[in-house]
Amino acid sequence: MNVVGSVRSTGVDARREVPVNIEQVRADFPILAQRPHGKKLVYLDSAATTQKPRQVIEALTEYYSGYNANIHRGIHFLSEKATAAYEAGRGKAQRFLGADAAEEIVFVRGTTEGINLVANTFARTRLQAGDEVLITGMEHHSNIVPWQMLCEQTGALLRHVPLNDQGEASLDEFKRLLSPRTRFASIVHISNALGTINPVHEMIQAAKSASVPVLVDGAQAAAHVSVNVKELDCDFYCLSGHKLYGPTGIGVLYGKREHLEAMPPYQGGGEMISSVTFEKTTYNRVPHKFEAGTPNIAGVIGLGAAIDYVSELGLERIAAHENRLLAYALEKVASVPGVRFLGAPRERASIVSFSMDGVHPHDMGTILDREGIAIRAGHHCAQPVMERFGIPATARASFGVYNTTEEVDDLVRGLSRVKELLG
Ligand code: 7TS
Repeated sequence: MNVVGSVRSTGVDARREVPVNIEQVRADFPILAQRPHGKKLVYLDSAATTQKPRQVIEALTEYYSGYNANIHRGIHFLSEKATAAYEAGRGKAQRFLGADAAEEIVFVRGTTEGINLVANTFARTRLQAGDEVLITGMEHHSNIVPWQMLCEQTGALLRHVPLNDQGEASLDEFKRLLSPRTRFASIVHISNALGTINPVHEMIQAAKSASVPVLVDGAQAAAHVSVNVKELDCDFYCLSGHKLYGPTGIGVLYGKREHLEAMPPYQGGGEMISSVTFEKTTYNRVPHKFEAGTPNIAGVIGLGAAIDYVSELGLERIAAHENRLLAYALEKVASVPGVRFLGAPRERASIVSFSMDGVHPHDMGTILDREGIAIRAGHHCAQPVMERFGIPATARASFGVYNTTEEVDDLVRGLSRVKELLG
C-alpha cells in the first residue's frame, strides 16, 4: 500500500524539511492539557474540527475586550479598528489562497454555506431541464444535497464519478462523465471519509476544455496542502475556518471576480446594498454584495490569526509532519488483528478510516473515549461512500499538526484493548 500520497501531491520532499517543533506546537494548544476520564487527551478528530492555538483564542479575546464594534458603518474609533481588522482578514485569506484580489474572497459560515451560495446563484442561472451537474462518489453531504435540491428544482441531473476499490475517482472516469450537457462540476479536494486527494488540477483542466466551471470543496484540504486558486484555475474554492485551526462559524468562498460580479446576490439585507427605495434596490460591490447583515467579525479576525499561525509554521512542514504520522499509523493500525482499512488511495492526506471485524465503530469509539482517545465513528456525512463499500459506518482517526507518533501508539494500544473486549 502506498502511504505517502500527499508528499508527492504537495511537491515536497519531507526529508528536506526542517521538522515542526512538536513540543512548541503542542504548547500552543491549551486544550491538549485536558484529561478526559483522568487520561491524557489523544485528539485524533481534526478532520471534524481542529483544536485552536492560543494565538487564535487571544485574537478573539483582544477583539471582544479591546475593539468590539460593528463594521463598515460607524465613524467611531472602535468601528474603524474593527473594520480594518476584518478587511485585513480578507487580505490574509486572499494571500493564503493565492487569489488575484481581496474582492474575490467572500466570507461565509463555512464550506457548506459556500457551496449553497454558488448552487443558488451561479449554478441556478445556468441550469435547465436535462442539464447535468457532475460530482464525485466521495463527496461530503454538503457537496451532494445542495446540488440535489437544485436539480429537483430545475429538472437537471446529478451525476457522480464512481469510486474504484481504492476509494479513488479516476481522472478518466471524470472525463468520460463530462458530457455536452454538463453545466457545472463540484469536486472535493480531499475526502473526509477516505483521505483521498483528488487530482483536482487535472480534473479542472479537463472541465475547462469542456467549458465546464468547477467548484472545489477544500474543507479538508486547506490545513494540509497548499492551495493556489490561480494555479488550479478553479472558478470557486470553499473552506471552513474551524478545520484550519480557526473559529467555527466562519469560512471562505473564493470566486473568480467576473463570476462574482455577474452573479445575483444570495441573501438580501443590510451591507449588501448600494441604495434601497421601495421601487428598487441596487447592490453593493463585490464581495459585500454577498455579505448581507452583520458578519462574523470575530470569526474573520480569528481566521486571520489562524492563517498567520499556519503560514508561520509552513503548510509544507505541516504536510511533511502529517505524512510521517499517516505512514506510521497505516503501518501500526494494520498490525491490530481484524482491522480493515476503507480504501487505499495512492494520494492520501492524514485521514485513516477503518473497521474491526465483529465490532461496531461506535463501540470502538466509546471504548477508546474511556482511554482519553477521541476518534470519529459513523458515516462521516458521506453515506454514499459507505454504501459503495457496503458498510454502514467506520472509525476514523485524523491528524493535525499537534499529533505525535506516541499518540498513534496510544491508538493502537486502545484498539488492541477493543479487540480484547469485543473482538
Ligand atoms: N466538505 C468536506 C469534505 C468536509 O469534510 C466537511 C465537514 C464539509 C464539507 C462541511 O464543512 P462545514 O464546516 O461547512 O461543516 N466534515 C466533517 C467531518 O468529516 N466530520 O465532521 C465534519
